[in-house]
Amino acid sequence: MLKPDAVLANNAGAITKMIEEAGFRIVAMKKTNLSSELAGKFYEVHKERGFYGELVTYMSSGSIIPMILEKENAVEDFRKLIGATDPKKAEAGTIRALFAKSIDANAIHGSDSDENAAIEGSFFFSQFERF
Ligand code: FUP
Repeated sequence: MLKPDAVLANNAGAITKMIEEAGFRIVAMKKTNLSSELAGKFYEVHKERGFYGELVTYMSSGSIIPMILEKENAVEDFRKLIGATDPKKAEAGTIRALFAKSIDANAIHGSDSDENAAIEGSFFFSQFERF
């Protein structure tokens, strides 16, 4: 998912190009917005964390671009491509090192397991089962 900072800065094309060049196939993609209720639901696992309120406010502050991506070893390879959560710690050349502004406005989200990828895919795309 491309986050509001990346979309607002017109970096969606550049980031998507990196994703494709890294061998990922875009199976589904759209531009949309999250209400704070939906953003809260998406990040429910972080409900008890101190940054949850700000995260929800941030994620509902502008447009996002969720995608379903396909590749062998996709979860691990994608997390390598996007880099560490905190862009200051992200390896040079990763998407977050290149495009993220801060630990919360960090340009992009990647699922952390195949199971969560399926859950998050269905969260955004009702036809997920068809892909
Ligand atoms: P990641 O899997 O790299 O997206 O990171 P996490 O699931 O740990 O965190 C999800 C989001 O919470 C991050 F993208 C940004 C936000 N976050 C903060 O704002 N502050 C923190 O200290 C950690 C995470």
